[in-house]
Amino acid sequence: NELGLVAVGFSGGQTKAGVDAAPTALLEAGLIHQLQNDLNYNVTFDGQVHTYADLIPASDPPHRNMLRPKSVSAVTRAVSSQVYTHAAAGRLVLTLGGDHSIAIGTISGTARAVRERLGQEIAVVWVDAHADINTPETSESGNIHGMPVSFLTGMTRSEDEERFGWLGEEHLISARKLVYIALRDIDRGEKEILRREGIKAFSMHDIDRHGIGKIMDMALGWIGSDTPIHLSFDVDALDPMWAPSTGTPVRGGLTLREGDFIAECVAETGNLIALDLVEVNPSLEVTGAQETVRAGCSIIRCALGDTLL
Ligand code: DIR
Ligand code: MN
Ligand code: MN
Ligand code: MN
Repeated sequence: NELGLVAVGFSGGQTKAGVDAAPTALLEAGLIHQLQNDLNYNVTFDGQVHTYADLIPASDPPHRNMLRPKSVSAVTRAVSSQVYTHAAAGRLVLTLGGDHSIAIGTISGTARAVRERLGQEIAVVWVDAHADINTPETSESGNIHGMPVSFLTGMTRSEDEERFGWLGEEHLISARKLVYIALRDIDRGEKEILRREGIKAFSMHDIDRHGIGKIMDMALGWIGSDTPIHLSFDVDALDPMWAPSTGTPVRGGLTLREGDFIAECVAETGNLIALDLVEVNPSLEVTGAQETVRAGCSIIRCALGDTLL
């Protein structure tokens, strides 16, 4: 079992400091030991929490309503190539964020690798309180961590190489192969996009109605059994009771067991090719930081095949 690990200490997709410290916190909690000794992975890791300091421009003014567009573009471009390298070598890729803007890099990297290796499109399971599908124009915050899906589906395009113009067709995913789980805080413009594009989305309301077991059957049934899956897990999908240390907590979320169950179900498909764990911010709600880190490690172990029995 070959696993490639990428540690992305980046917070520029939103405005709260501290989310860049998450990879170190997750690693200090013993994550690599758990992957190697408990789950038997052969881990390829360069041993660095990347900050991409050399890629951050001195001046990065707002553009098209986006905050720090050049920084996020340059960092996600680098992440894309790191993830691509692992995926092209046939490794399952685990990326530790960082804020969720980094998914522009991770998902574009696996999409390209799978296209080249298998001639196939990937599916994406996006577990989050938020849909992160704002365009620069619909965003109320200007934070790019609320926009990655609009870039990845080709809904937002750019000619400007330094502001996401590097994204090519090979990096993009199909909105038909995207499934959301645990949504509960969607902006007005995002609702319109989800409806217009007919995107498959399971909200907390749907989970309350049907139970998480049925929801996972429906979500994975929508994707089908022959498609490589990239799981992008925002820790704020969990209720703040289990994951308080995150930038935009929203009450009424998943229990830790429901989060683990989602990850286990994706693992059971045998089709997982990449996992992102993002938005852990150990400097927020410091009393709950270790609990949030533990929750993150638990999600990762479950997605990577740890079983209860
Ligand atoms: C909000 C919040 N929809 C935005 N998004 C967050 O800024 O676009 N995503 N927090 O995780
Ligand atoms: Mn998110
Ligand atoms: Mn979120
Ligand atoms: Mn909101």
